[in-house]
Amino acid sequence: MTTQQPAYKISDYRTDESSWWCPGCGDFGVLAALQKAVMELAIAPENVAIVAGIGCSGKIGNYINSYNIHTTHGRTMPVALGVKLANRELTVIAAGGDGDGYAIGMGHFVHALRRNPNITYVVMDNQIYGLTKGQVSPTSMEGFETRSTPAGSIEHPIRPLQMAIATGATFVAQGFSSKQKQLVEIFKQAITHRGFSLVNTISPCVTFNKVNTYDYFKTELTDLETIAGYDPTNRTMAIETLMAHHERVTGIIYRKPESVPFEDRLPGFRADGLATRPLELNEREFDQIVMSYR
Ligand SMILES: Cc1ncc(C[n+]2csc(CCOP(=O)(O)OP(=O)(O)O)c2C)c(N)n1
Ligand code: SF4
Ligand SMILES: [Mg+2]
Repeated sequence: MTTQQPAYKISDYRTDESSWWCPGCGDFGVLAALQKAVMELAIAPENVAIVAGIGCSGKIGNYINSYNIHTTHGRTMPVALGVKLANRELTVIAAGGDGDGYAIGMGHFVHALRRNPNITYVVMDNQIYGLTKGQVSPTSMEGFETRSTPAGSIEHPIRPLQMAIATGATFVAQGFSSKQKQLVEIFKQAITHRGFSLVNTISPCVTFNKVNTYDYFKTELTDLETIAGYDPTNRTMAIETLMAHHERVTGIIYRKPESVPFEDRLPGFRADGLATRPLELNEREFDQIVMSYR
C-alpha cells in the first residue's frame, strides 16, 4: 500500500528572509499557524496573496512564500479587495496590527465587513503600536501606561469583535498565538469561509507591552469550546458571550450559515477576474468607451 504524499511541505511556504521580529514576539506563532493552515489546505504558494499593513505585524508577508504586497499604513482592506476582484483564483489574506486595522484603517475595516468580500483578515493584536516603539493603540486597556500615555490611557478600548458582528460580519474568530492547534484550525475555517473572515489573534509584544503578556492571556482567555451549548451560528449568543467575557475568548465566535461574497454579487462582474481576461480592446470597443465620455 502506498501512502499518499501531502501536496506541499511547510518549507514550501517559507522564505529565505531572516526575521526582523524580537525573540518571543507573538507574531512568530501567527506566522507558523498561517503557514500550516495553507499547507494543510493544500493551497499552492503561488495561489496565496498576502496584503500586509505597516507595523511589526506587517512584516509577516515577507516570511511567507507567496505573493506579497506591503501596502501603506491602514490600507490593507482596499488593496486586498482590489487583488481579489482582479484574480478570484487567489486566496487573499490581509494581515496587520491593531493600530493598522482599528485606528487608521478603521474606516476601510467597517466597509469591508459590510461588503463581505472573500478575504481573510488577520489582525495581530498586541494592544500597542510595536513598530513605532510603544504608543497606545485602540485595543489598549484603560489606564495602560505607554510612551504616549505616561499617566495611563484615559480612553476605553474598542471592541472589534462585537463591532464586526454588529456591522454584518459573516465570520469572526479569535485565536492566541501560543495556542497553535486551535489557531491553525481557525485559519483553515476562515480561509475556506466564502466571504469576509476576521481573525483577531492575540499576539503579545514582549518588548513594549509588559502587561498583556503570554502569562496574562493564559489565565484571561476562555475557550468557547468549554462553554456548554455555545452555538457560533447564533448571532445574539455570540455578542452576549463577547460582552460577558470582555472579548477574552478564543475560537470561532460567529459564522453566518449563508454567506455570498461581494464579488459574486457585483453587478456586471463575471465569474473570472481581470487577471484571466484578454485585455486588448478592438477599435470599435475603444471608440465606444471614448464616446461614452462625451
Ligand atoms: C500614514 C502613516 N501614519 C503613521 C505611520 C507610523 N506608524 C507605522 S506603524 C504604526 C502603528 C503600528 O502599530 P500596529 O498597527 O498595532 O502594528 P504593530 O507594530 O504593533 O504590529 C504607525 C503609527 C505610518 N507609517 N504611516
Ligand atoms: S516590538 Fe513587539 S510587536 Fe514588534 S517585533 Fe518586537 S515584540 Fe514583536
Ligand atoms: Mg499593535
